[in-house]
Amino acid sequence: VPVGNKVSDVLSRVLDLVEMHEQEMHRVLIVEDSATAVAHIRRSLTQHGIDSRAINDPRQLLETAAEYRPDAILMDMYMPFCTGVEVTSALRQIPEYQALPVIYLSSETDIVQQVEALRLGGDQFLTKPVNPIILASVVKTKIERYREMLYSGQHDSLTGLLNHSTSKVQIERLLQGALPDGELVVAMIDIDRFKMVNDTYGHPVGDQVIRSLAWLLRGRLRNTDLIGRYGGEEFIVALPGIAPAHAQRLLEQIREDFSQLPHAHAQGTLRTTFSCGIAALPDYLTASSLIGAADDALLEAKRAGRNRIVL
Ligand code: GH3
Ligand code: MG
Ligand code: MG
Ligand code: MG
Ligand code: MG
Repeated sequence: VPVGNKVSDVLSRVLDLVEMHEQEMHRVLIVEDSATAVAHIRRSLTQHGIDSRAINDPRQLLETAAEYRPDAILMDMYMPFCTGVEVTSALRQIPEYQALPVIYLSSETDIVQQVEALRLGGDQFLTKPVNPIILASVVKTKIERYREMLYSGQHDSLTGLLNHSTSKVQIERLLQGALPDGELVVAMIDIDRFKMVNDTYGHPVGDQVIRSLAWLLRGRLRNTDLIGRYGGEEFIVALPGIAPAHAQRLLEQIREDFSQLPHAHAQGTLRTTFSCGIAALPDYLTASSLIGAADDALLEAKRAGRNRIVL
């Protein structure tokens, strides 16, 4: 009985955790009109390894946030032009910023005002002067929770791969960015006759097969490649900076190796295969047309007898 499946499970969980925690520094955007307060806050954050940027005019918030991509905002209450509460409630109208932690840091001691600030979108209210250790700890805790929430919203819990909607968004992003040599290959992979695996050996064995393929793809592709679980037993892969013929050879090797991989079940082991369709730039130029074309090629691979790749 192969133990590889169990080992690969543990490994892929470890990789998930590494990916989740090995991120860049915590980034805090300080919205505060007093230069003295800013200096004080930034010193406290820096001492605790937290990166920050400050703006004294709340009207600069959207532009700065788009560029700096903060993990949390430290918000003053009273500033020229508008209050922190007005800024926060406006921010909450933007889907991208609905869950971004907003921590008030203000000398406002009136409980009614504080409660109102929380009701209109704030996550926490700290009153000045705040103990630097408390400040850093609140900021870090809020950011960790926020990142975990973002992570689980973007990843599939069975495999740890990107989920369906995030895969599409990320492929769109790849197309907007600078692609090495202007190349991008998209592949759709679907396990063959998977219903039979479930029906014959049970759903948990099916799950294990899905995880093994995810693990194989992760091991074989580069860190810069995108791998998503697009559906139940369907995966999407996007390979930047690689020619279609080269991608096809790479996927052929993965197809061959997957077909040899033994999967444990109660009575012994089973083997299974996948089919794959490939589409590439410049034949298709948008994410949806690339995905659609790869899907068409996948259907062709199924019709032609499965366990094959169609370009
Ligand atoms: P084909 O070769 O044409 O792709 O045949 P197929 O049986 O793989 O295709 P079909 O789409 O009919 O069946 C897919 C099956 O995948 C049906 C569904 O029960 C199963 N499935 C979907 N998600 C999961 C999952 O998370 N775990 C398990 N074990 N099975 C799943
Ligand atoms: Mg102020
Ligand atoms: Mg299938
Ligand atoms: Mg399918
Ligand atoms: Mg399909």
